[in-house]
Parts: sequence; C-alpha cells; structure tokens
Amino acid sequence: MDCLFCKIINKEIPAQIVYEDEHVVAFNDINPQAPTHLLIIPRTHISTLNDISETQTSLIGHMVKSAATIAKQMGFDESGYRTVFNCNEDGGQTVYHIHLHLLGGKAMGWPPY
Ligand code: DGP
Repeated sequence: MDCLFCKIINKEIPAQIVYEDEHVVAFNDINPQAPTHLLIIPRTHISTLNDISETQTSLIGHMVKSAATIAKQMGFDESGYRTVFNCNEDGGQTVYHIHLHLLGGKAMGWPPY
C-alpha cells in the first residue's frame, strides 16, 4: 500500500518517533504548528475517521489515551494541550491514514480558523 504513514511505521521513511507501543506510533509533525506537535497514528491502516469499524473503537480510545500519556511525559498536561482529528477535504486532512494531532507548549486560540 502506498501510504506515507505506513512507511513511517515500517521505518521505510525516517521520522522522529517519540513514543510507540503495540498499537500506535507517535512522531514529530514535519510542519509543527506549536512548540510540540506530534502525530499519533495506529499501526493498522485506516484511511479516515469514516472508515473506523465498531471493532476498532478501542483502538481510537487508545490513541486518545496515548496523547494524554505523552502530554504528561512532556510536562504540559496541566497547562493544557490540543488534540485534533482532521477528516477529508473540508476538515483539512492531507494524509489518508488517520492521525491524532497533539499540540502543546503554548496557549492556543479558538476557533481554529
Ligand atoms: P492532516 O492535514 O491532518 O492530514 O495532517 C497531516 C500532517 O502530516 C501535517 O501536519 C504534516 C504532516 N506530514 C506530512 N508529511 C509528513 C512526513 O513525511 N513526515 C512527518 N513527520 N510529518 C508529515
């Protein structure tokens, strides 16, 4: 499968991996929008949020829990952080392997446009 993030998981393309376990890999975004900007991805290829099956809902929970774990490790769990899933074109998705953005290290505005 010609998927950029599958290639990062398989170490065919380099990335600065900061966390990995049996189910997910987290690495620095190539175009950071905050002092810390990570992408948390499942090892299983899922193209968009629309493609998540009922049996994969615990995997998505694990991605979110991993974000909280990493935020704590990086020391911005108390000050705060943002997590974002973009879906399809209007949502701003550019890589079609689901990924949870984890942004921290600065105060962020809302709404995000
Ligand atoms: P999204 O727009 O939600 O699909 O986010 C895709 C993110 O992926 C975007 O913030 C930039 C990042 N990205 C794209 N190509 C690469 C790459 O080759 N390496 C890394 N580390 N990040 C990438």
